[in-house]
Amino acid sequence: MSMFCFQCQEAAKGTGCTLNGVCGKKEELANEMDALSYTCKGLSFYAYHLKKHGVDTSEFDKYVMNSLFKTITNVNFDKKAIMQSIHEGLALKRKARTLISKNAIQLDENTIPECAKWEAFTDIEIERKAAHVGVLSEPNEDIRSLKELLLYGVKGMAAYTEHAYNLGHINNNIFEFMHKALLSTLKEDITINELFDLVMECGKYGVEAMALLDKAHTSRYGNPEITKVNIGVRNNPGILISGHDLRDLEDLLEQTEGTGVDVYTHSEMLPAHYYPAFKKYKHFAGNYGSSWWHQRDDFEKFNGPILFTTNCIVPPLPNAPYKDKIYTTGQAGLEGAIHIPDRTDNGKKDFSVIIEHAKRCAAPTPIEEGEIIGGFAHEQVLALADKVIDAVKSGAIRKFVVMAGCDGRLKEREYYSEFAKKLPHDTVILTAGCAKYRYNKLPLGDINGIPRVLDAGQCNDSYSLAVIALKLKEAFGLEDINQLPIVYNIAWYEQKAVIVLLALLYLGVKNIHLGPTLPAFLSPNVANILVEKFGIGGISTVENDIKQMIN
Ligand code: SF4
Ligand code: SF3
Repeated sequence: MSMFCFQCQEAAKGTGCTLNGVCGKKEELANEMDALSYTCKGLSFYAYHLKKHGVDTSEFDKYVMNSLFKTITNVNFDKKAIMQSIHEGLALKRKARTLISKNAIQLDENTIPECAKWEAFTDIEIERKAAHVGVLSEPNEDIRSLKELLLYGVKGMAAYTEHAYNLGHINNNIFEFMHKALLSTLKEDITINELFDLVMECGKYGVEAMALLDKAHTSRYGNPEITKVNIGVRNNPGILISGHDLRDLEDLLEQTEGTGVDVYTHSEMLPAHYYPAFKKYKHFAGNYGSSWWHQRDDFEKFNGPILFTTNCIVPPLPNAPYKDKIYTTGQAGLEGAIHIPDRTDNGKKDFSVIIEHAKRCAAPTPIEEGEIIGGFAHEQVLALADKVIDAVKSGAIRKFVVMAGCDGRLKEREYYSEFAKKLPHDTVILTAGCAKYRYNKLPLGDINGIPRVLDAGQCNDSYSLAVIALKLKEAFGLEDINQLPIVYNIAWYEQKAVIVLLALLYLGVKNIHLGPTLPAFLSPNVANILVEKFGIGGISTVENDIKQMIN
């Protein structure tokens, strides 16, 4: 076996990718990513002890956050960038070790893990070692399952923390937990119970990370408000921006203003239109295309350059006409694409190269017309609270169905469009993340003026859905969040969905349906624990599930 990865929902045969990743990740890159995670774990070992002794670890915190983000599914396909990150990590480890000695921190040599001792290797040495530090290096199936669940939760948390960080919002408790969780995955004698507690704690910090990001977004860009987003095109050339990073969008909108180049969003960037601060830009033209996996079709027709700020990247086919129009930035990377460097402190990223490129391109080819509506994050829904509560009390709304999460390529995901179509008309879908593209263009109507699909925003805005649920619990005077008329049918794909799930479990949400398949990284025993403790279940047929969830 040349590689092993089972971190996403599309893991080959539902068990794991062993030759090439279904995502496009090849053996060498997969192994390098394992080595990068391993390097992070080693650095976290030192960072955790330094933090406990009050030593400033901000440089190490940032490195671990950025590096883990790079290893999330579909974020980075650039082997050189990953190798460079490993070397940076090794250098930081040398620095951390020096700080340990300088501060006279006593560490028992026997407890120092092997990866903390990784200090200076050549590329070839790293490649050789990388093949032995991946998932399967943990022999016990259940311990492996929980260690990976924890690692994927921390990866998702790292992504949301990075977005907040880019907006100047930092929470040190989150970093401390990240280091603690990573070093715990190195312990050979850790028990199932200890790991399970850490997984729950991960959910707690997942809530904090999403709350931090929510604050970072809303304090800078205002609270999302009900917005109709155009899905047609204009006559100017355009730039298509994808991913989740609103700070990148801010810089791009500022720099494209008055240039004759329009800016369109793709996939998870759609919710940017809901923020008041971006509405002032007349050239912020609309949303083009659908969720991430449609990009090969959408990008070909877009005609202009595409900027990836985060996942999900689908590596283009060798003859793809848009191949030379791809730009990446932040933790995203793709071999052959131009990478826009990071901003300097308080500075802005320089997007001039992509803007000049756009000017030489034709305007986007129209693929659809009309508008989609969104912007139902916590403040907007709470502003409508009286109306919502009345509709529930009068029986006009029987149930809310949370259908947040990710979209993906699998045919089985048609289930989610069918589910949305067949839901009784007195139900309302609460959504966030790119899962929404399965039904956000369907004519599902409204209930007394409340649309039947309420889109809160990106996957991280699942936090908004939790805030709404907690406020409704209060308004209805209920003891338990599970007494609300809310059911959960969540679609997952990558590791951000893992942290969203852990956050919901931490908040006490029970009986979540998770699909289209349960994670390959859950061993039968760990899956059983989740079923017993939280009532987590998979999905079956649309008819059965509607019957079971809506009563
Ligand atoms: Fe396979 Fe998913 Fe891992 Fe890619 S990220 S190699 S598709 S399990
Ligand atoms: Fe989508 Fe990749 Fe997860 Fe942010 S863009 S939800 S899959």
